Amino acid sequence: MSLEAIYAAVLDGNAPAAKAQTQIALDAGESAESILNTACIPAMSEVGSLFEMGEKFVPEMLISARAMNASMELLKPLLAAAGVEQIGTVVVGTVAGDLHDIGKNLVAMMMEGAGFKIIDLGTDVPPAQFVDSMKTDKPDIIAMSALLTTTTKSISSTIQALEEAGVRGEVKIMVGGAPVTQDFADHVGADGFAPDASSAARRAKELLAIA
Ligand code: B12
Repeated sequence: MSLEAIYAAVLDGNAPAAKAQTQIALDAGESAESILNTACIPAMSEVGSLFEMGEKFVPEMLISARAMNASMELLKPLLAAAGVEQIGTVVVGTVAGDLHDIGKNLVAMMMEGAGFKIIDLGTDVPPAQFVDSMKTDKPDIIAMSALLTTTTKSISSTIQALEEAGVRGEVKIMVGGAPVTQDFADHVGADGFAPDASSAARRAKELLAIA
């Protein structure tokens, strides 16, 4: 079964195999969403658990992330293809000090698939860059990702910078990432939180009152 092979390839950090097995699964009629949700994401979660148990180390996490990205190269256009007309603009970015981008990329893809125009500022995005994007990109939503407990502080400082620039009221703010919770979102005054990429896309539509 190629789903199991994709899972194993991501877990082992074998990017060529992840890509080849993803193509085999797609050719066999598997949907991009099911490959993502039943092979890629569970494999990365397993990598996380093994890291937490001291059975995998940072370089291994990185090669697993690369393998997942190799699979995502094939899945991304298919996940995005579902969306037709653009229903709003979302600026996405991983906050200052944080280089994790897999979850942020998934959120961007699912939002793109839901019909949003996505402007991706990348990783380690300083508050000032989010503020600048308010002028240049005129987003309806700013979506910030943080994966480290320490960098959740950058979410607060970005919201503060938007307030100080007088533009906080012009945009909805969504926050997410493994250490981020609804309580945290409420505490920092964000408008929306979601625990995963598909609910993030749903929540974004709710925030803009799009059915
Ligand atoms: C892969 C990985 C890495 C890779 C990142 C590669 C990349 N290109 O992203 C590398 C090896 C570079 C890395 C580095 C580090 N990492 Co790391 N990493 C991970 C790992 C294993 C998986 C993260 C991941 O991609 N998960 C899969 C995605 C799909 O899940 P996700 O990111 O949570 O995203 C989902 C949701 O959270 C949500 N979401 C995400 N963003 C957003 C945004 C919005 C707006 C919304 C609504 C939703 C949303 O939707 C996503 C999709 O469903 C986690 C372990 C884990 N269990 O999470 C550790 C982990 C996050 N890393 C950790 C650490 C400590 C580090 C390092 C400090 C290690 C070191 N000593 O150097 C560095 C920090 C580098 C830096 N400055 O950022 C810790 C963080 C601990 C903490 N609580 O602070 C973790 C939890 C591991 C652990 N248990 O210790 N890491």
